[in-house]
Amino acid sequence: MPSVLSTLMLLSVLLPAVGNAREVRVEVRDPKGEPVADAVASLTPLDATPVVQPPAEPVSVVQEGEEFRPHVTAVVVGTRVTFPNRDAVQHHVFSVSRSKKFDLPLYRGEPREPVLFDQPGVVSLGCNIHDWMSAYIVVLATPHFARSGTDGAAVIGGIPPGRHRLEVWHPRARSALTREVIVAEVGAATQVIALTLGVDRRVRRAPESAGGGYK
Ligand SMILES: [Cu+2]
Repeated sequence: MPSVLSTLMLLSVLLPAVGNAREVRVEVRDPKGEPVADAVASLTPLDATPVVQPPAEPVSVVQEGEEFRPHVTAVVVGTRVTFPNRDAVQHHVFSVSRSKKFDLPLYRGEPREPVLFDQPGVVSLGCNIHDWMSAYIVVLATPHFARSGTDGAAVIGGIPPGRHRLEVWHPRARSALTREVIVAEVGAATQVIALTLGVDRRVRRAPESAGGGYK
């Protein structure tokens, strides 16, 4: 009968990634100390080439109430995104961003084909009909990322220990923040990184009277 020690040793051999994987909690605040939602934090290992595995099914960015939801989506390179229109009015979704240009002429319901995001970068979405509609797709070449919630926290799990480049992006940040961090192999399971991002909080919204116009 194996001893407890040899069983533990066997487990640590079988599950090295799980045993060593760490969690990093990035807490994003503005200069006034208020939490910043919709920031995308990513960690790219500096001593290994990250492997990304796009999801089998497309990710959705919907149009509802003449807004895109969600406003910010983070995906890995190779992800397909679909843009279902749940409004009664037609939308015309487009991007002129360098890393992905596309155009989905006026439609309602589900567009024919998902759009493949095959280059890293930030893709800015618009609608040709409703100029206040905007959204962003952040395409990443690392599987380690998270978007901050209303509490300003972006929690990234499953991170291999070692040196990483932390990048924090926000649609209205004056600049993206980049710094090198070392994810510790020992100590607390969760490493907390608090940082301040200069963010312009003015948000464009659909007019209250929306509902007229193009049908
Ligand atoms: Cu529209």
